[in-house]
Amino acid sequence: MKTVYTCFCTDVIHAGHLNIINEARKLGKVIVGCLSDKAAIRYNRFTTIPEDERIKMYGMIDGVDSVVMQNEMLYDDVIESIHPDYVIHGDNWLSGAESVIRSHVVSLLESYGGQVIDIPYTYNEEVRRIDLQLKEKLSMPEYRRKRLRQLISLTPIVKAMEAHSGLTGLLVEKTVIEGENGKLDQFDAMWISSLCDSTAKGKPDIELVDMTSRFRTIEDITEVTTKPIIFDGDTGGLTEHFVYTVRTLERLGVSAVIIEDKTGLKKNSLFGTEVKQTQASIEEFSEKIAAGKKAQLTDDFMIIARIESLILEQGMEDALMRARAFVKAGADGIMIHSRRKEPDEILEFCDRFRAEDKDTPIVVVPTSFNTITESELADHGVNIVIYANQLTRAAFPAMQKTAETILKYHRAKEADDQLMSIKKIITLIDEI
Ligand code: SPV
Ligand code: MG
Repeated sequence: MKTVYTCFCTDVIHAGHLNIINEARKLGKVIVGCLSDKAAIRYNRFTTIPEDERIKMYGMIDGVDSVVMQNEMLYDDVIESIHPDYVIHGDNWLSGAESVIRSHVVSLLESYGGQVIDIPYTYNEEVRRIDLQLKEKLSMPEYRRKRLRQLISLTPIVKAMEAHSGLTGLLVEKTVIEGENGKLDQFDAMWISSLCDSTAKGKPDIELVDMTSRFRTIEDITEVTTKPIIFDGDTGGLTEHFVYTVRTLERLGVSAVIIEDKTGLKKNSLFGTEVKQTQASIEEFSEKIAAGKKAQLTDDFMIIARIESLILEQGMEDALMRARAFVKAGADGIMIHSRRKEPDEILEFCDRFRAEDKDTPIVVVPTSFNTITESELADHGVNIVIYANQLTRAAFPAMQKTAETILKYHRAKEADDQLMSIKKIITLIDEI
C-alpha cells in the first residue's frame, strides 16, 4: 500500500483539510504531519493550540491513519523518515512565499521517485470565516500579550522591528522572505519606539509625546496586526503614573514595556554624553520596577529594565550591579544599550550577566553595533534583538527625494518610477 503524507499546522479543521484527507485516502495510507510550534512561527502561523494538542486533534480526523511531528518547515525530517510515495497539498502553495517549500519537497521526493499532488485549494465562505477568526483570535489582547514569553521559549532569538503606525505595523506583520537556507523568515514582534513615534509626529524624543498619544499609536497598530508588541516606555515617568501605564498596556494586549534608568529630562540614548542626561539611582529605579510589578494583573506581561550605564559611560561594573538589583526588584528582563560601533562592551556584559543569571531574558538594540548577527547575539545569551528605527530611517530619505523630484519637474511623472504602485499599496490593506 502506498503512503500519502500531508502537513497541517491549523488550529481548526475545516472543509479544506477534510478534502485533502479524502483525496489522500484514494491514494493510500494517510499520514498527517503536525508542524511543530517552533517551525510554525517561522512559517505563517502562530498557533493558539500547542503541538501536543494539535497532534491529538489531527489524529481524530476520519481517514487519518497516523500523525507524526514535523519539525522542519521544509519537510526534510519527515520525508527522510517516512519516504512517502505522495505528498498532497492544496494548490495555493504553487505561488507566493510557500512555493519555495513546494519546490524543496519536489526535489526531496524526486530523489526516490515520490510525487507531489496539488489539489484545488478549498476557499469558500466557511474557510474564509475560519481564517479570519483565527487571525482575529491572535489579535485579541489575551493571546497577543502572552505570545512574547512563548516566543522567548520557542526561538533562539526573538526579532522585533519598529512600527510607529498601522502601515509600518502591517509591514512588520506581513513581510516574509525566503532566507539563505531556503526557509521562510519573518519578524516575531514589534517595537514601538519612542524615537520613531515622536519623529513621526515631528517632535523630539524627550517624552514630549504623551502617553495618551502613545497608546493611540499602539491601538492603530493592534487594530491591523497580530504580532506581539514591546513598548518603549522611556523612563516610565513618575512611579505613581507608571502603575497606570502598566495596567493600560496590559489591557491593550502589549507584551512588554521597557523602561530606562534615567531621571529628569530624557534625551535619546544615541546622543550619549553629548547632552545632559541623568541616570536614576538604583534605589529609585528599583522602586519603580517593583511598583509596576505589583500593579500588573496578568502573569504574561513583562517589565524589562533598560540600563544606560554604558551609554552614560558609567562602566561595566555599574551596569552589572544595576542588572542584579533590577532583577531582584522584579524585572522580567534586562535591556543593555550601547552606542559604540563595536559590539564588544555589549558582548562582555551579556557574557558576564549570563555567567551569573542563566534565565533572565536579555534584550539588545544593535543600531550602532550593526555588524553583529542575530546568531552571534544568541550565542552570547541574547533573547530579543530590536531593530529600533530602521523603517523610519528608510522612509524619510525616500519621501524627501520624492518631494524634491516633484518640485524640480513641476509634475509627478519623474518621481513615479520610484514609487510603489497604487494597486500594490491598496492590496497591502485587508478589507473586511
Ligand atoms: C527608541 O527606539 O526610541 C529607543 C532606542 O529608545 S534608542 O533610540 O537607541 O535609544
Ligand atoms: Mg526610546
